[in-house]
Amino acid sequence: MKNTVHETKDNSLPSAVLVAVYPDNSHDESELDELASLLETAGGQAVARLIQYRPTPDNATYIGKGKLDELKELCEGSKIELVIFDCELSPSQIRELENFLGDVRVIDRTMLILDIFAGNATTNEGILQVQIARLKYTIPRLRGQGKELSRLGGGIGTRGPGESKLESDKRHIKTHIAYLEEELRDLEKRRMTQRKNRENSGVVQISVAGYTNVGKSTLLNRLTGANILAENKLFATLDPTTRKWTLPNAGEVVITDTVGFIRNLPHHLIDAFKSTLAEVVFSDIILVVLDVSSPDVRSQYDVSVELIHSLLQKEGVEEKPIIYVFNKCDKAQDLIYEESLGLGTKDNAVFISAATGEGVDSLVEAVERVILSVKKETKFLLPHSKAGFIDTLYKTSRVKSVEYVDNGIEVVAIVDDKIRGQLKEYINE
Ligand SMILES: Nc1nc2c(ncn2[C@@H]2O[C@H](COP(=O)(O)OP(=O)(O)OP(=O)(O)O)[C@@H](O)[C@H]2O)c(=O)[nH]1
Ligand SMILES: [Mg+2]
Repeated sequence: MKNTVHETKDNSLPSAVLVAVYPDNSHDESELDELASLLETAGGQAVARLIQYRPTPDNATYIGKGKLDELKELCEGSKIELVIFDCELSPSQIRELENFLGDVRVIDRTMLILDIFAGNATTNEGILQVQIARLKYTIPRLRGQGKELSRLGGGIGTRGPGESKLESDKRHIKTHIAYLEEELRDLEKRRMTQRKNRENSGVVQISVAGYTNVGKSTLLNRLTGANILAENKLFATLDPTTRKWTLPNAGEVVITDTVGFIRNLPHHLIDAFKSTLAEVVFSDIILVVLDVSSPDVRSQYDVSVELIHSLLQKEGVEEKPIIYVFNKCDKAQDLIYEESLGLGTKDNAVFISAATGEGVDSLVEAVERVILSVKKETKFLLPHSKAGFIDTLYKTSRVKSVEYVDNGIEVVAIVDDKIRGQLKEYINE
């Protein structure tokens, strides 16, 4: 038996037991550690863990009868308010479990993540995305019960309304979802227009993606002096932020911070956040950030690569240049560092610390290498009336020379295909 009741218990925070089922005892507890961090981010505390080893979860109550008795005892003994299962429970499992456990709220990992998202969304788009995901998740789980249905402290585990109104409430929620989706579509259109404008400007677009809490926002702040909230919490960033970043040789680019990934990201969230995640798909270069101080760097890598590939596939995009940014080198442990070395190749991986700035030069070089690999030195002859294009060239490319000649302005610059396309009538080679 593995019940770890932590000694430090803060009475002002809601207490929870974390529950998991593993097929055998070879499973490590990193997933439960992550669940504990999620709970902490949501404003709760894990005071105990209950793990059952069995080949498959129980259909009715997820854990078996004996474990269930143990859980009940634990809840009563330690004044537990919340039990969190590290999985997605079916509506009937939640019902069975709550009926058995009495005055304890039962939620699953998805519900916990949805709650965190609800607390962290700040823009209209983010708020709508989360509302839709939560409502869709809630509908099948709505049930009538005489229980007090207020939110638990810290906002974890909301429950629906009472039985008598159940069916009409479900209908009402569906209408509400349709309304929210309509509003979200308007905002998505706006985001698409902004993206198109950026694309048409010919400026290279870079996105920063990766597992939650690996240091994406810290990196963007380091590179651009942006002032994005970066903190030791999961899903601190939900809304993409775009900033200009000026590179020494390749000129000005734009770089966008994005919502973090997590293993088994609830599909309601992927659907709801698809326009936000599209920032990754439509960028020219993707920086995938990983945390080399975490023993989970391998699974961070797997989750990130898989999610990015499925996003690209969904949009029919074949391939994108990716640079793997192994971050937090300042506190990396040797073994994990070694393992990370095996994940990238020499050409597409850099090791940095966004916190101290160490290695950031190598990232700049790697990004420039990708940009300049698709850029070519090109000579333009611009008519005097089109002198404004020189400004575009300075912003997006490295301008090598500008010479005023009789029939116009001769500019030699290192430009990519986009700019060459835009200015093709002035190419003079
Ligand atoms: N030691 C160390 N800590 C870092 C480094 N980069 C980021 N951190 C810390 O890691 C935590 C998470 O950083 P964020 O930049 O918020 O991470 P994120 O990937 O944007 O996280 P989400 O937006 O929540 O997905 C913060 O406490 C940072 O101070 C680093 O290079 N070294
Ligand atoms: Mg962030």
